[in-house]
Amino acid sequence: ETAEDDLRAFKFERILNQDTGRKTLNLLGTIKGLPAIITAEKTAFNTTSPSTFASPEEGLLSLNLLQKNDIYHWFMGTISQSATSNAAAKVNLIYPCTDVHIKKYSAQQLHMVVETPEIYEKYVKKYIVQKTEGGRLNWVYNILDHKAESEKIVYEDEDKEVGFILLPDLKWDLVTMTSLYLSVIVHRTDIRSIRDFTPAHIPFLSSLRHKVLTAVSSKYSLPGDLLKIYVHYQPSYYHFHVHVVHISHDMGASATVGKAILLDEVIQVLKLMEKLPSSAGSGSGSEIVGYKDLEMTYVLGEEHDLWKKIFEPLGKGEEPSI
Ligand code: M7G
Repeated sequence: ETAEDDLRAFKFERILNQDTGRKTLNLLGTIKGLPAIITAEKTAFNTTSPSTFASPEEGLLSLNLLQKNDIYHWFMGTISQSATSNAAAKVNLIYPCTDVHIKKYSAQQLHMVVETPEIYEKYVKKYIVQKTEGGRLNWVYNILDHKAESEKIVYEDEDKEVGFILLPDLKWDLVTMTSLYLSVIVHRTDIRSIRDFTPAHIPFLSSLRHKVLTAVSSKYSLPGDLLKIYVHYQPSYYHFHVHVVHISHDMGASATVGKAILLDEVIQVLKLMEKLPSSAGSGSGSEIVGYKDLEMTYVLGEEHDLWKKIFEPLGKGEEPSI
């Protein structure tokens, strides 16, 4: 059976979230008795041939004038579309999905939380290890092993230590340049999040950044100053990866404070840490300073396991059970 057959068999259960501004809709349902999530997003206007915008054959197919007042006119219209070259919507299917997916795509109250180094060490570290199990990273390993999406790879450095794969993120429609969204997935498996970074990783991150910029500019002719390159804390997937997004693309929460941290900033912070006396390795036995020593402030939704299992109990003065 094809992926399309699966999608067509979707039985709607409830709306998880809807954003009328961003034109997105998240639906929960079942396919052959298993839970599934559909996330749909209306695409950006296609501007490859703006001269045909008003054309009844190739642009606005039909129009309905709602109102006219002096020089102001407002219409509703349908647009010439095709699923292969100019689609109306980007539709993602997660099937079968887990409870974590359902929570992630559900509307929920958000909170700012402060993760101290102690909270990280005592609770969050364990949580991160749990989240790397149970096949959650299968899609990442499929990419790294060329078992999935290999035909879409933009650039690969095969080195086990510093290598990575640059490829389109599933959020990208693959055509709209101003919403270009690529992911960098590193080959090494020892970095779960930026918490694992120390000044020793500066050359790795700097060279990765440089190679990504070169690859994007040669493949898409996009200069580096049109790209936002950032990481997430907390990410959803604990295998180190970097987001490479067109500067014109408004990603909402995914690219804002409380979640996104510029890769350049990470490198700068590590360079400063390198200069700290305690990291000089002067033989005093002092530990290497790194991102594990920072207080990290970020946004969490109430459905997120980190909120439920760690920050909500801590806020109530209770001991988290993780
Ligand atoms: P994140 O910061 O861990 O989580 O980023 P987020 O989803 O909260 O942003 C993971 C990134 O990987 C996101 O930008 C996802 O859109 C992307 N992604 C997730 N999956 C399951 C896939 C996949 O199967 N293929 C590709 N190419 N990208 C994916």
